[in-house]
Amino acid sequence: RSLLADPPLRLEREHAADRSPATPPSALAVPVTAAVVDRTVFDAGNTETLPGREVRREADAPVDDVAVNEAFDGLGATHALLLEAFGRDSVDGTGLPLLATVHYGRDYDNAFWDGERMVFGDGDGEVFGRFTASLSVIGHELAHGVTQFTAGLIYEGQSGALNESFSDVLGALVEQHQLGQRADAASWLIGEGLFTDAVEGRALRSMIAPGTAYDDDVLGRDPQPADMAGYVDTRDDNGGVHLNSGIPNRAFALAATELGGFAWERAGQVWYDTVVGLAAPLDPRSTFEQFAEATMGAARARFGEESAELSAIDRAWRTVGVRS
Ligand code: ASN
Ligand code: ZN
Repeated sequence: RSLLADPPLRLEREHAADRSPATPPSALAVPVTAAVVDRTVFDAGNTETLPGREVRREADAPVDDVAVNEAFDGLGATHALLLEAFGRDSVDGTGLPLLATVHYGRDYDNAFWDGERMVFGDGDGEVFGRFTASLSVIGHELAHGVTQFTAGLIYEGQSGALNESFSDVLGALVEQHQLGQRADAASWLIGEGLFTDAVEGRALRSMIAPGTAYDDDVLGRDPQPADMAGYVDTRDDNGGVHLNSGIPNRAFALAATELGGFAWERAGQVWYDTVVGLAAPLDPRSTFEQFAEATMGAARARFGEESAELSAIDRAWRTVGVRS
Protein backbone atom coordinates (compact mmCIF):
# COMPACT_ATOMS: atom_id res chain seq x y z
CA ARG A 1 0.00 0.00 0.00
CA SER A 2 1.33 3.37 -0.97
CA LEU A 3 1.53 5.78 1.92
CA LEU A 4 0.93 8.66 -0.42
CA ALA A 5 -2.39 7.10 -1.39
CA ASP A 6 -3.57 8.10 2.05
CA PRO A 7 -3.87 11.90 1.89
CA PRO A 8 -5.38 13.85 4.75
CA LEU A 9 -9.11 14.29 4.35
CA ARG A 10 -8.62 18.05 4.38
CA LEU A 11 -6.86 17.85 1.03
CA GLU A 12 -9.62 15.73 -0.47
CA ARG A 13 -12.14 18.29 0.70
CA GLU A 14 -10.24 21.20 -0.80
CA HIS A 15 -10.00 19.38 -4.11
CA ALA A 16 -13.68 18.63 -4.08
CA ALA A 17 -14.54 22.26 -3.34
CA ASP A 18 -12.22 23.54 -6.06
CA ARG A 19 -13.76 21.38 -8.73
CA SER A 20 -16.31 23.28 -10.78
CA PRO A 21 -19.71 21.62 -11.23
CA ALA A 22 -19.03 21.36 -14.97
CA THR A 23 -16.11 19.02 -14.40
CA PRO A 24 -17.13 15.58 -15.63
CA PRO A 25 -16.83 12.76 -13.10
CA SER A 26 -13.57 10.88 -13.42
CA ALA A 27 -11.66 8.22 -11.62
CA LEU A 28 -9.87 11.02 -9.80
CA ALA A 29 -13.04 12.47 -8.34
CA VAL A 30 -12.92 11.24 -4.76
CA PRO A 31 -16.42 11.11 -3.31
CA VAL A 32 -16.52 13.26 -0.21
CA THR A 33 -18.37 11.53 2.57
CA ALA A 34 -19.02 13.21 5.87
CA ALA A 35 -16.57 11.99 8.47
CA VAL A 36 -18.72 10.78 11.32
CA VAL A 37 -17.50 8.86 14.30
CA ASP A 38 -18.89 5.34 14.73
CA ARG A 39 -18.13 3.83 18.12
CA THR A 40 -19.09 0.56 19.76
CA VAL A 41 -18.09 -0.48 23.27
CA PHE A 42 -18.15 -4.08 24.46
CA ASP A 43 -17.94 -5.61 27.94
CA ALA A 44 -15.75 -8.70 28.37
CA GLY A 45 -17.36 -9.35 31.78
CA ASN A 46 -13.94 -9.95 33.41
CA THR A 47 -13.10 -12.72 30.97
CA GLU A 48 -10.44 -12.72 28.27
CA THR A 49 -12.93 -13.47 25.51
CA LEU A 50 -13.09 -10.79 22.82
CA PRO A 51 -14.96 -8.78 21.83
CA GLY A 52 -17.48 -9.47 24.61
CA ARG A 53 -21.08 -8.26 24.89
CA GLU A 54 -22.07 -5.10 23.01
CA VAL A 55 -23.04 -2.49 25.60
CA ARG A 56 -23.02 0.93 23.91
CA ARG A 57 -23.37 1.88 20.26
CA GLU A 58 -22.95 5.28 18.64
CA ALA A 59 -26.57 6.38 18.95
CA ASP A 60 -26.94 5.19 22.54
CA ALA A 61 -27.09 7.42 25.59
CA PRO A 62 -24.50 6.94 28.35
CA VAL A 63 -24.91 3.72 30.31
CA ASP A 64 -24.57 2.96 34.00
CA ASP A 65 -20.91 1.91 33.78
CA VAL A 66 -18.19 4.53 33.99
CA ALA A 67 -15.59 2.40 32.14
CA VAL A 68 -17.94 2.02 29.17
CA ASN A 69 -18.63 5.75 29.01
CA GLU A 70 -14.98 6.70 29.44
CA ALA A 71 -13.97 4.35 26.62
CA PHE A 72 -16.76 5.75 24.42
CA ASP A 73 -15.78 9.36 25.13
CA GLY A 74 -12.08 8.60 24.69
CA LEU A 75 -12.73 7.08 21.27
CA GLY A 76 -14.62 10.26 20.41
CA ALA A 77 -11.84 12.55 21.63
CA THR A 78 -9.24 10.60 19.64
CA HIS A 79 -11.40 10.69 16.52
CA ALA A 80 -11.81 14.45 17.01
CA LEU A 81 -8.04 15.03 17.24
CA LEU A 82 -7.36 12.97 14.11
CA LEU A 83 -10.08 14.73 12.13
CA GLU A 84 -9.81 18.29 13.40
CA ALA A 85 -6.04 18.52 13.72
CA PHE A 86 -4.90 16.27 10.88
CA GLY A 87 -7.93 15.89 8.60
CA ARG A 88 -7.76 12.14 9.10
CA ASP A 89 -11.04 10.24 9.06
CA SER A 90 -10.54 7.70 11.86
CA VAL A 91 -7.70 5.30 12.48
CA ASP A 92 -7.43 3.99 8.90
CA GLY A 93 -8.15 7.35 7.26
CA THR A 94 -11.38 6.06 5.72
CA GLY A 95 -13.83 6.07 8.59
CA LEU A 96 -12.99 2.81 10.32
CA PRO A 97 -15.58 2.15 13.06
CA LEU A 98 -13.91 2.37 16.46
CA LEU A 99 -14.24 -0.56 18.81
CA ALA A 100 -13.33 -0.94 22.47
CA THR A 101 -13.70 -3.70 25.03
CA VAL A 102 -13.71 -2.89 28.76
CA HIS A 103 -13.56 -5.12 31.86
CA TYR A 104 -11.04 -7.38 30.13
CA GLY A 105 -9.72 -10.15 32.37
CA ARG A 106 -9.55 -10.06 36.12
CA ASP A 107 -7.32 -7.51 37.93
CA TYR A 108 -5.82 -6.89 34.50
CA ASP A 109 -3.13 -4.20 34.75
CA ASN A 110 -2.94 -3.00 31.17
CA ALA A 111 -4.64 -1.78 28.03
CA PHE A 112 -3.75 -2.77 24.48
CA TRP A 113 -4.63 -2.52 20.80
CA ASP A 114 -5.17 -6.05 19.43
CA GLY A 115 -5.04 -5.09 15.76
CA GLU A 116 -8.77 -4.42 15.58
CA ARG A 117 -9.87 -2.87 18.82
CA MET A 118 -8.77 -1.25 22.06
CA VAL A 119 -8.94 -3.44 25.14
CA PHE A 120 -8.93 -2.17 28.74
CA GLY A 121 -8.39 -3.93 32.03
CA ASP A 122 -9.91 -2.82 35.33
CA GLY A 123 -6.56 -2.84 37.13
CA ASP A 124 -5.84 -4.81 40.29
CA GLY A 125 -7.16 -2.08 42.58
CA GLU A 126 -3.90 -2.01 44.55
CA VAL A 127 -1.46 -0.43 42.13
CA PHE A 128 -3.73 0.34 39.19
CA GLY A 129 -7.34 1.37 38.84
CA ARG A 130 -9.28 1.06 35.58
CA PHE A 131 -7.32 1.86 32.42
CA THR A 132 -10.08 3.89 30.80
CA ALA A 133 -9.47 6.59 33.44
CA SER A 134 -6.68 8.14 31.38
CA LEU A 135 -7.46 9.81 28.06
CA SER A 136 -3.79 9.72 27.08
CA VAL A 137 -3.87 5.92 27.43
CA ILE A 138 -6.96 5.67 25.23
CA GLY A 139 -5.28 7.89 22.63
CA HIS A 140 -2.11 5.82 22.95
CA GLU A 141 -3.88 2.54 22.18
CA LEU A 142 -5.80 3.95 19.19
CA ALA A 143 -2.59 5.45 17.85
CA HIS A 144 -1.21 1.91 17.56
CA GLY A 145 -3.99 1.47 15.02
CA VAL A 146 -2.92 4.59 13.12
CA THR A 147 0.67 3.33 12.99
CA GLN A 148 -0.52 -0.11 11.89
CA PHE A 149 -2.38 1.44 8.94
CA THR A 150 0.47 3.77 7.97
CA ALA A 151 4.19 3.37 8.75
CA GLY A 152 3.79 -0.11 10.23
CA LEU A 153 6.78 0.46 12.51
CA ILE A 154 8.01 -3.00 13.56
CA TYR A 155 7.36 -3.52 17.27
CA GLU A 156 10.92 -4.34 18.25
CA GLY A 157 14.09 -2.43 19.07
CA GLN A 158 14.32 1.18 17.91
CA SER A 159 11.44 0.98 15.44
CA GLY A 160 9.36 -0.53 18.26
CA ALA A 161 10.32 2.29 20.60
CA LEU A 162 9.32 4.74 17.85
CA ASN A 163 5.99 2.93 17.50
CA GLU A 164 5.51 3.26 21.28
CA SER A 165 6.62 6.87 21.24
CA PHE A 166 4.22 7.87 18.47
CA SER A 167 1.42 6.35 20.54
CA ASP A 168 2.49 8.50 23.49
CA VAL A 169 2.68 11.56 21.21
CA LEU A 170 -0.88 11.07 19.97
CA GLY A 171 -2.05 10.14 23.48
CA ALA A 172 -0.69 13.42 24.85
CA LEU A 173 -2.11 15.36 21.91
CA VAL A 174 -5.59 13.87 22.36
CA GLU A 175 -5.56 15.05 25.96
CA GLN A 176 -4.23 18.52 25.13
CA HIS A 177 -6.70 18.90 22.24
CA GLN A 178 -9.59 17.89 24.47
CA LEU A 179 -8.50 20.39 27.14
CA GLY A 180 -7.65 23.12 24.63
CA GLN A 181 -4.25 23.20 26.29
CA ARG A 182 -1.10 24.79 24.90
CA ALA A 183 2.21 22.92 24.82
CA ASP A 184 3.80 24.93 27.62
CA ALA A 185 0.81 24.34 29.92
CA ALA A 186 0.63 20.58 29.32
CA SER A 187 1.71 17.95 31.85
CA TRP A 188 3.28 15.75 29.16
CA LEU A 189 2.31 12.80 31.36
CA ILE A 190 0.99 9.53 29.95
CA GLY A 191 -1.43 7.62 32.12
CA GLU A 192 -2.17 10.23 34.73
CA GLY A 193 -4.83 9.03 37.15
CA LEU A 194 -4.22 5.31 36.65
CA PHE A 195 -2.37 4.67 39.90
CA THR A 196 -4.23 4.17 43.15
CA ASP A 197 -3.47 6.52 46.04
CA ALA A 198 -1.18 3.83 47.47
CA VAL A 199 1.41 4.49 44.75
CA GLU A 200 4.03 7.23 44.90
CA GLY A 201 3.73 8.42 41.37
CA ARG A 202 2.02 10.75 38.98
CA ALA A 203 1.70 8.67 35.83
CA LEU A 204 3.13 5.80 33.77
CA ARG A 205 5.55 8.02 31.85
CA SER A 206 6.65 11.62 31.53
CA MET A 207 7.45 12.75 28.00
CA ILE A 208 9.16 15.97 29.05
CA ALA A 209 11.19 14.32 31.85
CA PRO A 210 11.43 10.57 31.21
CA GLY A 211 12.49 8.67 34.33
CA THR A 212 10.60 10.91 36.75
CA ALA A 213 7.00 9.69 36.47
CA TYR A 214 7.10 7.57 39.64
CA ASP A 215 9.35 6.44 42.44
CA ASP A 216 7.59 3.85 44.53
CA ASP A 217 8.51 1.09 47.01
CA VAL A 218 6.61 -1.54 45.04
CA LEU A 219 7.07 -0.29 41.46
CA GLY A 220 10.57 1.08 41.90
CA ARG A 221 11.75 4.09 39.97
CA ASP A 222 10.51 5.01 36.50
CA PRO A 223 13.17 3.32 34.31
CA GLN A 224 12.85 5.42 31.15
CA PRO A 225 16.02 7.00 29.73
CA ALA A 226 15.88 10.68 28.75
CA ASP A 227 18.71 10.56 26.19
CA MET A 228 20.89 8.20 24.14
CA ALA A 229 23.48 7.96 26.92
CA GLY A 230 20.84 6.06 28.92
CA TYR A 231 19.68 3.83 26.03
CA VAL A 232 18.66 0.46 27.50
CA ASP A 233 19.98 -2.64 25.72
CA THR A 234 17.67 -5.45 26.72
CA ARG A 235 15.84 -8.39 25.21
CA ASP A 236 12.83 -7.85 27.47
CA ASP A 237 9.81 -5.90 26.29
CA ASN A 238 10.67 -6.43 22.58
CA GLY A 239 14.00 -4.73 23.17
CA GLY A 240 12.84 -2.17 25.71
CA VAL A 241 10.21 -0.54 23.53
CA HIS A 242 8.44 1.00 26.53
CA LEU A 243 11.77 2.19 27.98
CA ASN A 244 13.65 3.66 25.03
CA SER A 245 10.51 5.40 23.81
CA GLY A 246 11.46 7.98 26.46
CA ILE A 247 14.17 9.29 24.14
CA PRO A 248 11.99 10.21 21.11
CA ASN A 249 9.20 11.22 23.53
CA ARG A 250 11.46 13.85 25.05
CA ALA A 251 12.58 15.05 21.63
CA PHE A 252 8.93 15.62 20.73
CA ALA A 253 8.06 17.37 23.99
CA LEU A 254 11.14 19.61 23.76
CA ALA A 255 10.37 20.64 20.18
CA ALA A 256 6.67 21.18 20.97
CA THR A 257 7.30 23.30 24.06
CA GLU A 258 9.98 25.36 22.33
CA LEU A 259 7.60 26.07 19.46
CA GLY A 260 4.71 26.88 21.80
CA GLY A 261 1.06 27.14 20.84
CA PHE A 262 -1.00 24.01 20.36
CA ALA A 263 1.37 21.07 20.02
CA TRP A 264 -0.72 19.39 17.32
CA GLU A 265 -0.33 22.39 14.99
CA ARG A 266 3.44 22.34 14.65
CA ALA A 267 5.50 19.50 16.17
CA GLY A 268 2.43 17.22 16.18
CA GLN A 269 1.73 17.94 12.52
CA VAL A 270 5.34 17.11 11.64
CA TRP A 271 5.31 13.80 13.59
CA TYR A 272 1.96 12.91 12.01
CA ASP A 273 3.23 13.73 8.50
CA THR A 274 6.31 11.62 9.22
CA VAL A 275 4.42 8.53 10.37
CA VAL A 276 1.79 8.63 7.61
CA GLY A 277 4.62 9.17 5.10
CA LEU A 278 3.17 12.34 3.62
CA ALA A 279 6.42 13.65 2.13
CA ALA A 280 8.36 10.37 1.98
CA PRO A 281 7.51 6.83 3.07
CA LEU A 282 8.90 5.91 6.49
CA ASP A 283 10.89 2.68 6.71
CA PRO A 284 9.03 0.27 9.04
CA ARG A 285 12.42 -0.63 10.51
CA SER A 286 13.48 2.97 11.08
CA THR A 287 16.16 3.65 13.66
CA PHE A 288 15.96 6.76 15.86
CA GLU A 289 18.42 8.50 13.53
CA GLN A 290 16.40 7.67 10.44
CA PHE A 291 13.21 8.79 12.13
CA ALA A 292 14.84 12.06 13.20
CA GLU A 293 15.94 12.64 9.58
CA ALA A 294 12.40 11.89 8.45
CA THR A 295 10.87 14.40 10.87
CA MET A 296 13.25 17.03 9.52
CA GLY A 297 12.25 16.18 5.96
CA ALA A 298 8.60 16.47 6.98
CA ALA A 299 9.23 19.80 8.74
CA ARG A 300 11.02 21.11 5.65
CA ALA A 301 8.17 19.97 3.39
CA ARG A 302 5.44 21.49 5.51
CA PHE A 303 7.08 24.57 7.05
CA GLY A 304 10.19 25.29 4.97
CA GLU A 305 13.96 25.20 5.16
CA GLU A 306 14.24 28.37 7.26
CA SER A 307 11.35 27.51 9.56
CA ALA A 308 11.33 27.69 13.35
CA GLU A 309 9.79 24.21 13.25
CA LEU A 310 12.78 22.69 11.45
CA SER A 311 15.33 24.28 13.77
CA ALA A 312 13.43 23.41 16.97
CA ILE A 313 13.11 19.80 15.86
CA ASP A 314 16.78 19.59 14.92
CA ARG A 315 17.76 21.06 18.30
CA ALA A 316 15.50 18.62 20.17
CA TRP A 317 17.05 15.57 18.49
CA ARG A 318 20.51 16.91 19.37
CA THR A 319 19.54 17.47 23.01
CA VAL A 320 18.52 13.82 23.39
CA GLY A 321 21.68 12.66 21.61
CA VAL A 322 20.04 11.17 18.53
CA ARG A 323 21.67 13.72 16.20
CA SER A 324 25.19 14.97 16.72
N1 ASN B 1 -0.25 -0.83 27.05
C1 ASN B 1 0.78 -1.46 26.27
C2 ASN B 1 0.97 -0.70 25.00
O1 ASN B 1 0.03 -0.32 24.33
C3 ASN B 1 0.43 -2.86 26.00
C4 ASN B 1 1.39 -3.51 25.12
O2 ASN B 1 1.14 -3.61 23.94
N2 ASN B 1 2.52 -3.96 25.61
O3 ASN B 1 2.07 -0.47 24.60
ZN1 ZN C 1 1.77 1.00 23.32
